[in-house]
Amino acid sequence: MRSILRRVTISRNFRGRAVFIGFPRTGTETMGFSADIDAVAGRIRDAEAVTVVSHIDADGIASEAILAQAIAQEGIPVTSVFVRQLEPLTMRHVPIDDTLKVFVDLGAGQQNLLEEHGLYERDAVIIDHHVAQPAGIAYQQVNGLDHGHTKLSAAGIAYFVATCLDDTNVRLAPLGVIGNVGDMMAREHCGLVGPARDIVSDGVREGTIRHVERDLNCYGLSTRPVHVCLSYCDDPYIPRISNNAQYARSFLENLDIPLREHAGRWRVWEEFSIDERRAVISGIAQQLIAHGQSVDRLFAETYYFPDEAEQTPLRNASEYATLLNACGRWAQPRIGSAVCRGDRGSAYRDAEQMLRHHRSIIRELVQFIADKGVTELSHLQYLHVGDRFPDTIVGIGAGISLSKLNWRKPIMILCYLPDDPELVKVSMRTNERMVSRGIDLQHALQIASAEVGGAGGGHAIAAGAYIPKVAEQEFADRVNRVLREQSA
Ligand SMILES: [Mn+2]
Repeated sequence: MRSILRRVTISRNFRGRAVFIGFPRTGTETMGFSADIDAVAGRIRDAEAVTVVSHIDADGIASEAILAQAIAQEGIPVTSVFVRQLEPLTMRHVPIDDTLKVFVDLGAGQQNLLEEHGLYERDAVIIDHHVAQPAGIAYQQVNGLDHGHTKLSAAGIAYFVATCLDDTNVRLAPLGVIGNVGDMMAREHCGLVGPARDIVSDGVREGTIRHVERDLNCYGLSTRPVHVCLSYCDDPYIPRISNNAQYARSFLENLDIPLREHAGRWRVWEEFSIDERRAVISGIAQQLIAHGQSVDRLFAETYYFPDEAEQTPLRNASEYATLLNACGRWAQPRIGSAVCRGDRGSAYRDAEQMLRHHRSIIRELVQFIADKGVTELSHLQYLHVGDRFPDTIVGIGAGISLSKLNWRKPIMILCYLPDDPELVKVSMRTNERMVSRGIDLQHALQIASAEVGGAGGGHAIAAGAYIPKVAEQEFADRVNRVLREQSA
């Protein structure tokens, strides 16, 4: 990636030559990743005004915040539009005007919609990391997948476009990392790899990121009491400690670690000393080994932001990403974006409030799935939750529920949409172990939903689809069939 940045910097000196603009994209054409970044940055630089069209999740919000700040800094007027996803209904939020539309974290899979919306090649560029469905018009785009970068989210690519526009945008490295972590790019390898790792290095060099290489692979390292943090850990599942805060607490007390600071507040993992951390990790490792389990997933890289206030969710990448997701799920992506741009006043207070609300509704959903129970097919487990929960959180609930169920069977949750009585939303989740054995939910949902006149997409490990309500009865069988074929 260093070489990409160097090439990008060099090509900035040849502003205006824009040799790659309008380059025809065909299946076999392999323009370099850096050339694609450069070309998109060139199009932005040449624009009179820009409309950023982004997705409402953490990656989308971080992407938008990166691009909007970088574009404004160039002196180019920029406005933003957030959409839940790009579909015929939401395209009407994309203005028909003279601005350059920069689609980010979406667009690659919906190029036909851009075309139907009347956008020509000169009107739009795409920055995305989802599987592309090319259309008649060859939109200028940069997509990590075209260059083998499967662990790089849209915010990562947006960051490279931003640093291509101006070197000083390395200050936005934390946002690039938050987007990647929010999109689970660090999960499989317990850390960011490839170009995403170069963003971490930029932040470390700038002093905006503190990178811990072998940290505890748990959520809540900056905000939760450590025993609570450990008890929530389910990847790896720690015998006796996972789901048992009481035991986790006595486990820590037996290690002679003070759990509260002098004023009585619970200490968080981030403030444990190196020796304390070492003692906890080796204690857990012994627990895992005693139960014949691997310690591989006990460790993960973490990314802390030393400039943020201690004991807040802004302090590390995964908690920050959850805060942004909460804003998006409750239809307030702009509040998340304001936080990304540095608002620590009213926008931050609103974001915290949404995070609390978000957690309580997800807890309710997970409890509901546990109470109702899933229907098991040979290669799939599923449940229809009707209209009880907002469709924007069922995927998260599915992911958490799967960790408590049979991990070999991907979970599928169906739900109704408040604004579309004809459609059913489908969310699926599996885990890395099943992906490594050939399970690909993106493919499964794309095939099965196309058969019933719906549409699906996403990633191998997490995917979603919209299907007509009339097809909901038989849909699980169709997905099960594709999963069976993938397992063969
Ligand atoms: Mn994304």
